[in-house]
Amino acid sequence: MQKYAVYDKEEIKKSIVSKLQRHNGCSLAEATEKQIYNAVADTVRDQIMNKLVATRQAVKQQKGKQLYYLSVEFLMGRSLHSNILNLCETAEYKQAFDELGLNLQDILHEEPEPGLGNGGLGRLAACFMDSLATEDLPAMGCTIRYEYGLFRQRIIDGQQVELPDTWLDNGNAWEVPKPEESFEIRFGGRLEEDWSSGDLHVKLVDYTPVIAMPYDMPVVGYDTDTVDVLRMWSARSPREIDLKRFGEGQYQKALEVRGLAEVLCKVLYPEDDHWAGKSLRLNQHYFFTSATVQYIIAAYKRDFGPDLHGLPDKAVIHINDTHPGLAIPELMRILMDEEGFSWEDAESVVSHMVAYTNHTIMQEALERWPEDMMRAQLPRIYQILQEMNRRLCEKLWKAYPGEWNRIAGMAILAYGQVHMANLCVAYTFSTNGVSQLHGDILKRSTFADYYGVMPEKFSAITNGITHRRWLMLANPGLTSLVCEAIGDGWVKEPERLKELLKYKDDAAFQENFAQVKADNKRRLSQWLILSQSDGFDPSFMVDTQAKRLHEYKRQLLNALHLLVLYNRIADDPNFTMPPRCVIFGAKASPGYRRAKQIIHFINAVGRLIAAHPRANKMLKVIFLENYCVSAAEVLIPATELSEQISTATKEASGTGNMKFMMNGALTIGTLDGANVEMDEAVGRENIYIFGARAHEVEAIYQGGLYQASDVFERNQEVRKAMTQMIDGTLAEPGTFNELYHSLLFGEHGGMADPYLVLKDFGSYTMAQERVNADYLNPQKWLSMAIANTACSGYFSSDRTIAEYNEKIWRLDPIEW
Ligand code: 26V
Repeated sequence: MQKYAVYDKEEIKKSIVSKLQRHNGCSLAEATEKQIYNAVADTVRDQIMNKLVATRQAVKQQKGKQLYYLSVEFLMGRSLHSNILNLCETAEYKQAFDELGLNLQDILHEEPEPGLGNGGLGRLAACFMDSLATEDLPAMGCTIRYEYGLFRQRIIDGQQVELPDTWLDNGNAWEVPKPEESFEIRFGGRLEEDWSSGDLHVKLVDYTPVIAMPYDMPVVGYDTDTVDVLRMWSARSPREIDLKRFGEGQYQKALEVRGLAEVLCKVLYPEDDHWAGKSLRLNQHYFFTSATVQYIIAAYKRDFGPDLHGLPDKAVIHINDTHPGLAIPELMRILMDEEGFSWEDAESVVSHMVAYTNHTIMQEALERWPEDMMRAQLPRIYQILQEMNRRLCEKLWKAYPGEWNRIAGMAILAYGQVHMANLCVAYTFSTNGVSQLHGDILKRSTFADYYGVMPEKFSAITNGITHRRWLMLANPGLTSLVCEAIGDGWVKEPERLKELLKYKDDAAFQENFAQVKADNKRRLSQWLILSQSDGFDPSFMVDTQAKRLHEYKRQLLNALHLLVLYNRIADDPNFTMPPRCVIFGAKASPGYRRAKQIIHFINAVGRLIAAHPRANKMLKVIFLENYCVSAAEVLIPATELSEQISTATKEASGTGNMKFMMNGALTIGTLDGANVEMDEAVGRENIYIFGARAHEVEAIYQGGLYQASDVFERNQEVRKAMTQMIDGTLAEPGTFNELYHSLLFGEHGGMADPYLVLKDFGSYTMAQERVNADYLNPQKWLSMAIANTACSGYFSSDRTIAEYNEKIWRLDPIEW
């Protein structure tokens, strides 16, 4: 419950009008929507700031442990609506808006979306912040304040075009700059050994300094006074030093200093497909982890005094994948070089203080830095890594005597590279996976050798999503319906959505549920017409695949199936099926050629279908441009069938799958990632499972028991669709040669069809036929859909965060 007074509608109205007057010198009638948005955001912000100050005081008084959640990505989405919701002020704001003659939706759309993330990893971090604050856990998210977020995507002539995302152009209403909490970060330079005090002291000289300045963004807990903070570090050049250097005539050097500071936080790297050791990215990672670690130490000293040995009792660092892993050697450096710790004491503090989550088993995504780059850009960090590696290998030698190859595979430094995942497993107290299956794969495969020597470190905590944003905010219609049926207990205890099960076959409830879905479909179609001049007939089933474009996610399987359906329609005048609108939302990494070809292919299939007079009565393909958090909020509540069709073992968890389920979509999916747990939660009769299982996929990868060409030869429909890929049916002959070739022959000596698209094609087609049969029976379909919403409570990130806290962080909730 909240103690801090919330505004009533009169106060809200008064505040909006007076802010317009004071900040813009205009009346409500004269104000633009942008100005009104700013006045409303400012009003909400006033309320939040009171709580923020109170939270800081409470944390200080209670002297509890604090979590620092480090991530290079936080995909927060828009804040205004979510803040109003979490303040429990939706009704008050709505009334105030009505009385002022304003439309809340129009104003909400004025907020630019901070796209500071690529996909699942960044969005998970954002859901975690919402749940942390809601559960009154003292936490700070730490990241980079990128000037340009993930690119804006347009589709032109069926192909992806990237445009810059200038989200900060009109300022950010939510951030508070904190120049007084800035730190200096040192890059490059060389090491000098200093024995003048009798002990060895390592000194970095001739380095390039950059100032890290934080901007804090509040994260409001639901119906509580707790407000946590997302701290975004931004780079500044240290002007004094610049001027001194200019004075000394070192123009070049001075400009270099300025240059690094200017480019450091410019852009978020848009790659989520393969690792590339770019030197600027290394600097970005060090920049924000060093700033964060320096802050953690300063905050500890401020609150608990100068002796840092108790640090692990008061602070825990969680690193979201390996990207912030330099926090480990940076903490070692500060404790030893600046605080006089011995190696052993420093190592003991660090290894009791840092925990790590792995988010992918894809080898090509694992972070590895060339040793030469690390040595040149961060010489002291590199030196510390060398010593950490030496000590680690000594220990491993005892566990695995003589097994050089095995030890090289576990080492931090090997074959000229720094292996961040090995650093993270070896020097953190906890390594966890993001679903049960993914946790098992980490133990039996990715980190099997580590699991052999330190099994107690490993755990699996299944991801979750905040039901506040993904159900209450995105789907108000379903939210009211659920509340009418079972009350609002589920809002605070989402597993109580289960109480809906007793209504799944209730005719009246089913009718209302169908009505909500129909409204959401209409809303989506109108939104699509406005944003990309392409709507759909709301009587069509909405079938959605929305996620980053990656070969392992198999958008190609979906598109190839559409081409087969097209052929069935075109070749047989009597063929019918329940009409479907198939929507794709997916950004491809700009350098990922194959992914961009798949986008082109999807659009080419869509065009072919649209041009056929009978096919377009049963099928429609929409490529939703610029899939992002706000698009997902419109798309997901309207979806009836959710495509979660990755090659088993490849999708660590998936979180979109959970959002669709919560909104009453049925899933067609493989037993991969968290789909496995969704299947268990909802029961096999309420989900469409198909395709090779994880152990079968592993056997294929090991034994080469599968020949893609067999499917091509045996399955006539597949053969025809694949031939159409290259014969000019879809585009200029040659356009999709590469896709064809990879499916049938493989490339670079690798296996044909490495993601098993053809292997799973038959079983996917059969699952889709079951979908169609069930859709023709609305009672059955609705009963299944309701069961999905009812069983989705487990996938609330509130449960995930509670588990992290119990197993890893051990934080005490703030007492109000
Ligand atoms: C890979 C790379 C490699 C190159 C550079 C930076 C980078 C950034 C992201 C990635 C993708 C792998 C990490 C990731 O996003 N994993 C996703 O994490 C979700 C949250 O745990 C999970 O639901 C998805 O299944 C998983 O793909």
